Amino acid sequence: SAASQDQKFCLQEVLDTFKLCLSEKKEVYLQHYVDGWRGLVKLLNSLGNVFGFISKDAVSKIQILVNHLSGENGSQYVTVQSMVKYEMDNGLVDLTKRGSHPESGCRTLLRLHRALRWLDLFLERLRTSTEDDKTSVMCAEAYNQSLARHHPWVVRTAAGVAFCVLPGRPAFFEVMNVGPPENVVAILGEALPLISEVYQVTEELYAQNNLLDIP
Ligand code: 1PZ
Repeated sequence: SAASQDQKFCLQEVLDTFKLCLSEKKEVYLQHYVDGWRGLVKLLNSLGNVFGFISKDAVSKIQILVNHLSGENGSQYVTVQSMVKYEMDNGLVDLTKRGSHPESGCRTLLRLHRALRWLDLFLERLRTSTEDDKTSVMCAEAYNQSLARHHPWVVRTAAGVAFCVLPGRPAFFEVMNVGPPENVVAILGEALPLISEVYQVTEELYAQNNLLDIP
């Protein structure tokens, strides 16, 4: 049905949203960024209930950003650049310790931004993997190189358990929903530079504004 199709993950769709993310001036459109994450959450949900705790956190962060976008100051949130400027100029970010702005756009997006680095590393491993490679190992390696350092022990442990029950490489490729493995590899080859660029642009913006450690 149309409704179930709507819920179904398709790698091409995620690629398309990340294509729209960057403006000519290399600004990141928050709406497309959020849409990209919505697509990724669909993938996560199609992998099973064990990933529910991860999906729930991603959804709540997406929702916070959507609320900013559709709020009375929504026009300040069109790009990540304008969001940073607006929130910084108006003292809306808790920079050194948690305080009165636990749901700032800057803080919330930073969590997704760090996860985007994990995604980039994981998908690159997946793209260059061979039939005998294990998704659980690729996923754990990517995690240990990126997100893990930002997570407390409890979260790292729960994540480690979830990785162990990831579907194998063939099933994972199937879930991508774009045909045979060659197609998955080709689309990943196209998508990854886009995801990396969005990551790099955001990383530089956050570094310039000393926002990489928002608690
Ligand atoms: C394909 C397998 C999916 C593996 C996903 C790998 C990422 C593991 C992340 C584990 C997150 C656990 C839940 C909550 C964590 C939160 O504490 C942190 C920090 O937020 P805060 O507590 O400071 O408000 N949240 C995050 O780090 C954001 C995590 C988003 C993960 C999205 C993954 C999307 C996966 C896409 C599927 C291909």
